Amino acid sequence: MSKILTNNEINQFKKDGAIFLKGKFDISWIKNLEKGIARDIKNPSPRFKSHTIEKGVPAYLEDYWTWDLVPEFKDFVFNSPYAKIASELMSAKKINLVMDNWFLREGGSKSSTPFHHDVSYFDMDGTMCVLWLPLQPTGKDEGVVWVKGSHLWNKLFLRVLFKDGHKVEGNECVIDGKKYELPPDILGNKDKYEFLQWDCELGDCVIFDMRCLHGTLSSSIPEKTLSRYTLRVAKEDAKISYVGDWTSYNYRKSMQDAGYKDGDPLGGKMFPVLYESI
Ligand SMILES: O=C(O)CCC(=O)C(=O)O
Repeated sequence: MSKILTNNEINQFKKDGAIFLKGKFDISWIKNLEKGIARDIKNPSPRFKSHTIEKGVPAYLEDYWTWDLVPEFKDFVFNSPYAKIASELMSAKKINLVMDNWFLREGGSKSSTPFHHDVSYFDMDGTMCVLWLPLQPTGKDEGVVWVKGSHLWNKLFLRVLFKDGHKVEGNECVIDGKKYELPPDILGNKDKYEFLQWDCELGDCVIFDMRCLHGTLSSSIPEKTLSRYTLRVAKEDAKISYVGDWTSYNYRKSMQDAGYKDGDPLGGKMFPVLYESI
């Protein structure tokens, strides 16, 4: 299969931790994912939630781990070019699914995304990346921004709840020799960081390293409702690694019930192979 990305793009991803890719997804994928969100909202998973505390105001909504429930998501996960693109970015021979979700910020919603990195939310260790695919044209002040190079800080930060108030979960600790720290106050020290942010047309996306910090920087509130599909995948070095209690809510139990043990490679029903080089 021929390469989708240039060496420059791959090197830039490795250096910056996030890369903008122009027009890599056909508009039919985008329209299908939009349909998938509409379907999911009508019949959400038990994990569906609003991050907006106040009732009766425009909300910030999310559902996750729904690829197996929504046919449009399943089709994208298995048949879109993402797994191949991810294999090129991570120099991977094999790509496994980690987890999908979608976010929808209703026009006028004041709720925002806390700065966080995705690696702390998962009971997995290894090389992973995330697709952030806007389903409407999204200006660079309307989405999230990435802290350039933060994937190389060699730090792990505690998980932050997306619910208004952005509470940090758990306390600083060391687990299996890994130190989990309080996330830095990015918004209070904007001048100390370099941010990556892009205007996205339909079909454009950002792919970022699982360790790269990202969140809402601008206080501007979207006028129109904006949604994005996000998809996390792993390289062949990834293993199950049950870490702090803060990751346990919801999906730890499903993984344990399905028989996944500490140190297991990804695979099986919950983390299927999406791409393998031949
Ligand atoms: O797009 C959003 O609203 C949040 C995305 C995000 O933070 C993530 O996928 O980790």
